Amino acid sequence: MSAEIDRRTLLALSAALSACSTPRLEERDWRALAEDVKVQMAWAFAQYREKAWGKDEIKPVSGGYSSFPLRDHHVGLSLVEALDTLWVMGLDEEFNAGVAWVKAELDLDIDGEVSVFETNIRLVGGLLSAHHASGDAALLDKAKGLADRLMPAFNTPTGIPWGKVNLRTGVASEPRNSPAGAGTYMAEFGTLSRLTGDQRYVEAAKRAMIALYERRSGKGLLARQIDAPEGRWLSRTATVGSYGDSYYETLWDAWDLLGDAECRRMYNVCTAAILAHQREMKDGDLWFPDLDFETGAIISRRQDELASFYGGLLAQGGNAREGSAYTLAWAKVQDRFGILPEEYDYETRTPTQVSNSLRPELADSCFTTWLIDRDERWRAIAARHFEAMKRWNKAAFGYTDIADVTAEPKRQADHCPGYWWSEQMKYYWLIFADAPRFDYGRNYLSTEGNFLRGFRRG
Ligand code: DMJ
Repeated sequence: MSAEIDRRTLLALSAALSACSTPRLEERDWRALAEDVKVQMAWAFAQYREKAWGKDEIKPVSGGYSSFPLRDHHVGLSLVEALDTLWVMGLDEEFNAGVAWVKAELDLDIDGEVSVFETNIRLVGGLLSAHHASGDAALLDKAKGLADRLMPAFNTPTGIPWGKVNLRTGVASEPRNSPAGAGTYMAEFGTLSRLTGDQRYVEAAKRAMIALYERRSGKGLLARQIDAPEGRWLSRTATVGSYGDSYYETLWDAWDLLGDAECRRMYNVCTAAILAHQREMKDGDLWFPDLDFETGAIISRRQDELASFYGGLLAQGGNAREGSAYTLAWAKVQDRFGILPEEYDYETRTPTQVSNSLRPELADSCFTTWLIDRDERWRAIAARHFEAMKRWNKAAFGYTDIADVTAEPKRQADHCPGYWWSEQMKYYWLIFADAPRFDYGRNYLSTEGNFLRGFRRG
């Protein structure tokens, strides 16, 4: 980017931010909103207990359930993901019931393949955050036992893990992986190493991060698909959305949670490359198009909703102006559709995927940015996110994803993803409540919203 274009981008960014800096902020009773979040969480958990206890994910419209991350075997995914949210809200009876289930029922000696990434961020992370909440050693044991079952996936010539592993046999499969899939382990594995004294976990996680970083292009960008054992890119597309997203988050997290200065340096290098090559102003808003990772040419102006987490990450990493502008660009899309579509083309200003998988990312960015600057507009955007969810996603037996956000009225699907229990309900609660069990000054939440630091016990 030339100095002149850069100067113009900065001016446009400032204009975008000041245009949004004096929004109509409704006078809100945040405490009442927080209580409503807690009521919704308790209600949804009661539905899950009645209809799908110990199953992975409830179908909130029909009252059935489905399994994930295994194909035909349930591991109580939703309750594991819910644990620290229940605890931080003070829903202790529900939390204790969940912990009792994990201790009595959760057996991970299963002859089945799982995604190494999903199992780590959701289950290893969920068990570790429940351990952080309760101090219960049995939860740490479960987390360690599960991580041990994932470890064979890291046994590749490059250190970049396979995509899948069989929990019983340790046989790894799926050579195709991504920066996010291969590079989102430092928080959970670093915590495990710190708590157990066994450095193998953090070493495997970091080796993968470095192996990905070393394969960045001359422009400093990573592509979205890689052959793990060979270390050969299988795609040319650089993205901050799906497949890229939590790799960048984890570079920052390794510094934030573990004090790893090398990861912070890698974060800075990757972020500088993204900001230099990937920023685009359109109609006064900041976006990050997908690029060819070697030439920097724009491949697509379609943004997946998952990318809306990125504003919060930029703010955390010290790029407050760009972070705020990106979150505000997404907030405008939310204002247009009520609920963000799964994919949005900012050039044509149309959704290119009209579903929404009950996603937390915009609320995540609002919460993360609010923790830094305490600007009320983030609370206002999060409140609209919560209220739209209450209006459109609530079903007979819980909260469901949406098949079409553009339909009038919006059309519900029938699935409550596990992350719903771990992410947005927690972000809403913490941003609206003055939660006594949370340290607002010093905390850490993983990409899945799992607390690995910042709980106040007793
Ligand atoms: C979550 O599982 C995590 O936030 C992950 O990093 C990507 N997004 C999903 C929820 O949308």
